[in-house]
Amino acid sequence: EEAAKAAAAVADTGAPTIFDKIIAKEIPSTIVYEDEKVLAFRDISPQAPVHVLVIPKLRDGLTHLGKAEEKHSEILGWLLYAAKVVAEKEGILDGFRVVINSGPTACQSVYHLHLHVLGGRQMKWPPG
Ligand code: DGP
Repeated sequence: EEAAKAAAAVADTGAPTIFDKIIAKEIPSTIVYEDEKVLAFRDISPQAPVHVLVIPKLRDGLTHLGKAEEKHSEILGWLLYAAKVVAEKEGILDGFRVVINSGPTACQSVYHLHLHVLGGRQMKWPPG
């Protein structure tokens, strides 16, 4: 428990993350969808045949979903709609999963809010 608290304190500092460099195109990624508010790109460590991350271009304090405030409602809705657009583009509208890991106990590793869009295989429930 102490280790988890320490990890949380380190993780959620609001420091820049690797996703800032991906947004700035300073490091390469395979972009699947982009508009003025969000970027969607393939996960570097795919957990399914389709594994795309959808992120807001402006983090605006959303290091994780637990930081969401009412003012974030519009971008949160935009992200969820973008996840559907990605699923459609990837041909997995028949079945896909959208996941948000929020905080160290949920195994979040990058502290810039992101939706995982997973599909292309039979998904199982419950998740790990
Ligand atoms: P999470 O554990 O929910 O914080 O997911 C972070 C995801 O980000 C993880 O699945 C791997 C992915 N990721 C981390 N670094 C990079 C990167 O440099 N490029 C890409 N494409 N994905 C990354």
